[in-house]
Amino acid sequence: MAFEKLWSLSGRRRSRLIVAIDEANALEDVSSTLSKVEESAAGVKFGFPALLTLGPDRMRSVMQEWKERFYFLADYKVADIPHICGVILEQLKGLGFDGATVHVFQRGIEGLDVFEAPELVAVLAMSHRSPALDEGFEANLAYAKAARISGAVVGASKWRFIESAKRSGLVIFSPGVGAQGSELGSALQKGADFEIVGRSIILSQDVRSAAEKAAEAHRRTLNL
Ligand code: O7M
Repeated sequence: MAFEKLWSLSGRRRSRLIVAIDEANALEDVSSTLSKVEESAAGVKFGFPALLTLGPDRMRSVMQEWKERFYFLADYKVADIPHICGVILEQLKGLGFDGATVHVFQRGIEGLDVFEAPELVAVLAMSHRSPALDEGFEANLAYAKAARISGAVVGASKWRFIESAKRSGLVIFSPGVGAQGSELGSALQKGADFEIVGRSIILSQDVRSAAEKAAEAHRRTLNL
């Protein structure tokens, strides 16, 4: 089953929350940050800020230490020629990531020749104004399905796209909640499976209770 580890942690914690850790302070003491969101989040997303702050060695050891407790999603929105996509994805798997975001508009993902890659999540619609991606949404969705990708990123405010990706049976990850303006739980209500939340939790004075508040909102929305 796709995203088995994520669903298992999600069930155990009654949580549909993935916390994006991008802020310098939260990354400097990343173990403390992880311990504050441990009871509320099923996953953690690391992107370039985390890699450039922690470096690959520290990132690997952090994920090794916490791998039973979080699903780790690599967010590098990989979009290169198939060979380089494959090289990057193998390296991300080697660092300990469970899943990884990729773009699909460039095509070629179906031809990846990788020994071991993280589970792929296609960036189909972003949370900001991104007309070029939005215009290609249906074609990119059909392509992602044909390439056997099981997950999709769809911005929380793009309800029509969430509904469409949902009908295609993809597991949907929605960012854009909190700091970018969408309400907690609003994407879940439209059919998203997980909400990716960063600053409204990570920059809060009390990270632990902000994360718990988000998880509680999700539990109420979905009757978890
Ligand atoms: O809650 P925020 O706005 O502080 O953080 C949102 C996170 O989601 C941040 O890490 C972004 O890189 C990410 N994100 C978006 O905000 N919009 C998108 O369309 C896609 C992503 C993303 O996570 O892609 C996987």
